[in-house]
Amino acid sequence: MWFYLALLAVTLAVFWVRKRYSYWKDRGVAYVKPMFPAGNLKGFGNKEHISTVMERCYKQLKGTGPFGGIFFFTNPVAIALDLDFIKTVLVKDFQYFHDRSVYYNEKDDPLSAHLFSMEGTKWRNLRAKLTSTFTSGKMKMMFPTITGVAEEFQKLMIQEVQRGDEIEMKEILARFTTDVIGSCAFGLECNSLHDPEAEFRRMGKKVFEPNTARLIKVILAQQFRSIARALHFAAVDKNVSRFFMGAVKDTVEYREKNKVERNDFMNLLIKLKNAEAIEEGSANNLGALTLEEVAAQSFVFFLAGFETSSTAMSYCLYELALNSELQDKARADVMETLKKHGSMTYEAIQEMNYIGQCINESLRKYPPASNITRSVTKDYKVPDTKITLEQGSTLVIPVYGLHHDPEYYPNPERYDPDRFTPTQVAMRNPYCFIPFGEGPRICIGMRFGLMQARVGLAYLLRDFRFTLSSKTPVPLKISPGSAVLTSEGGLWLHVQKL
Ligand code: HEM
Ligand SMILES: *[C@@H]1O[C@H](CO)[C@@H](O)[C@H](O)[C@H]1NC(C)=O
Ligand SMILES: *[C@@H]1O[C@H](CO)[C@@H](O)[C@H](O)[C@H]1NC(C)=O
Ligand SMILES: CC(=O)N[C@H]1CO[C@H](CO)[C@@H](O)[C@@H]1O
Repeated sequence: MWFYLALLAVTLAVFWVRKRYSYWKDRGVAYVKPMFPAGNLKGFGNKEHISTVMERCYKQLKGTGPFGGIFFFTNPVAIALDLDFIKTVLVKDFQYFHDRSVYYNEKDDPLSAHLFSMEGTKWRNLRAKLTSTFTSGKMKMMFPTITGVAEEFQKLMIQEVQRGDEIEMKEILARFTTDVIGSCAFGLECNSLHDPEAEFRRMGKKVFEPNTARLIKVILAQQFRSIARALHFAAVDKNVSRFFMGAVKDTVEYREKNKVERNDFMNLLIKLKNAEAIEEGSANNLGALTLEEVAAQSFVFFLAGFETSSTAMSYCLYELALNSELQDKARADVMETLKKHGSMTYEAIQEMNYIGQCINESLRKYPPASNITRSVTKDYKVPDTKITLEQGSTLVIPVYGLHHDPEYYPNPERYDPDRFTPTQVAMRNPYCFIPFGEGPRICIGMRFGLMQARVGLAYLLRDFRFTLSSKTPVPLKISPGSAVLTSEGGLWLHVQKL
């Protein structure tokens, strides 16, 4: 009896999986053949980074239509293939694609309910409120804080060079951006530059440690969100969660008790908590944020703010160490601008155009967020086709694949900052360069991220020369299990004081 029941269950399961895997075929969409159980995600996490897997799918399907079909486990996912369609999704028909299908669990894991994962009206209202913290006026106000951290960074580099000329730059850069974002987002001295074991650094590291088992769990939770919620699955590590909740609670209490006002993100969040209007005359229709919600937003600024920027900077240094002519040119840009302005002012940094080009070319070749996802929030008939994308399904944009497509970037593995001269940029479709996403849900911290990268690189190039060390692998190997596109074993460079 049990035997027949088991047999029946297995047979039903096999039919169900078959039916799932014929999803794209039934709809006449070109697709990549899946394998049970991982679908097209086979090999990801232990052998390959997700960007490699997505790039392969993109290459295989490109040319078959506006999008193609792939499978994450047993879930059908649409992969965008052409730039017009990408523009449609991110901008023109944004009202169908305003959410990401990121797993969050407000009840069991309050820190996971942040701007990046929030959905619908709640997201829209909060986004509108927070946008005012990232204007160029606010960036200018935070600028002295950033250069203050950069001065400490430069002192640390001098000490490190005296100790030995081979330096692991990725860790040092992560400590720099941790302190920058810590002081701008929390008004706290994280002090991770001078104390590598500082709590903020330890927690930040913990979140981004390559952890394949965890990544697979998170992606599974993403695909089966209601099951994961019913099982009380928490995406944020309990210790990390405890630390951040504590840090935010202390800061908020301190500031409220002592009536401290500062020009930082925390100040704004506290106002939202107390349901005060952020700007004069603007009604607050959001309702007050709870302390948990305040903590979640600071948490996402911290997470999104340090690892992406520090990896972008480390790739830039790596490429400049490989190409000494480009490095000389970048250094000349810093020196000439400094001569003109006298010191590292906001205006000087904004004027370092070649540094800006080098950063963008690094973001092209190594986009820290190698893919962008959107969930379909209501049935969407794809223009000029007979196909409807179903409500609740996921769409992925293969950023890494686009950035390495020889149709847009001839010889894509070559690092060439001149791809970002104003004339070259004007000749390209802007949707083939989307390291920050695009449209109403574009990265809110783009300006901040670009600015902190410029400041860090300007200080480094002014005082140091970088060359490859015997420990630097060429080409760099991507760490397969990490969420952000990052190099395995850090980034060792030979550093010389100028
Ligand atoms: C080089 C640095 C950075 C890169 C490459 C980057 C990349 C991205 C990307 C690709 C997205 C998704 C956009 C989309 O779906 O269209 C995003 C969203 C976001 N980023 Fe960044 N980011 C960077 C720096 C920062 C910084 C410094 C902060 C905060 C201070 C930040 C905060 C956020 C937030 C809160 C979101 C979610 C926005 C929303 O859903 O409304 N990012 N980022
Ligand atoms: C949390 O921290 C405690 C003590 O600091 C440690 O014993 C425990 O293993 C940590 N738990 C996790 C899941 O990292
Ligand atoms: C680099 O890319 C960003 C984002 O697309 C853009 O706003 C900026 O103008 C670019 N800078 C240069 C120098 O091309
Ligand atoms: C399948 C998927 O969405 N993969 C990754 C896309 O990028 C984000 C952010 O870098 C990762 O968290 C996802 O795992």
